Amino acid sequence: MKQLSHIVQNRIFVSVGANIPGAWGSPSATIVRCLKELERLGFKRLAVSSPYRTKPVGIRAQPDFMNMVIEMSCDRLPRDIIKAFKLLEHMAGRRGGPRNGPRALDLDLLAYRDWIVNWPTPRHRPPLVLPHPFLAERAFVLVPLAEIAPHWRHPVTGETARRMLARLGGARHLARTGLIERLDCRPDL
Ligand code: PH2
Ligand code: MG
Ligand code: MG
Repeated sequence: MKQLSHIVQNRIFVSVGANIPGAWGSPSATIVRCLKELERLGFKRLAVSSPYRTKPVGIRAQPDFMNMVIEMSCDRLPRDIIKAFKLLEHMAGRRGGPRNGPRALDLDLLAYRDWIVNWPTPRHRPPLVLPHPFLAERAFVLVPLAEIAPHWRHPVTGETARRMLARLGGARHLARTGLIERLDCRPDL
């Protein structure tokens, strides 16, 4: 039988967030380690945004976050990717906690190719929704996304990352949806 030698590489965007120390150290140390571990698991890095310091959205009484967005390719399916992300979150010391609460590491699959899954988002919040349902509402996602992929188009709305960011509004609204500052220090990747 002919060997299946062609492995499909799927382009994905991932939001990385951390706001409390965990098993891998500070939020910035955690993110650096997380990038290494993703590589070890077979994710190929295509682009990495600057890190951003952001105000917590959802539950406000918690430390500021460090957020960034990475573009990668991999041969996995979405469910498998999420499984790998859960494993890394657990390795980084994350254990449960409230939705939108503090976490040592949060890895969210923003987009998988141009796939549309469970859209519009049903009320029962299934584990897999693609693209990520809050992508267009969060400055802490859109700012780093537009930094590395301004022309990427949302598969449902057709809007580019740059356009979605412009629609989010001026500086005050950006602050309300999380943005504070781009950090110049690139964590040592
Ligand atoms: N993640 C959340 C809820 N709120 N706020 C900021 N600034 N950054 C995040 O990554 C974040 C959040 C849920 O995962
Ligand atoms: Mg999240
Ligand atoms: Mg998450």
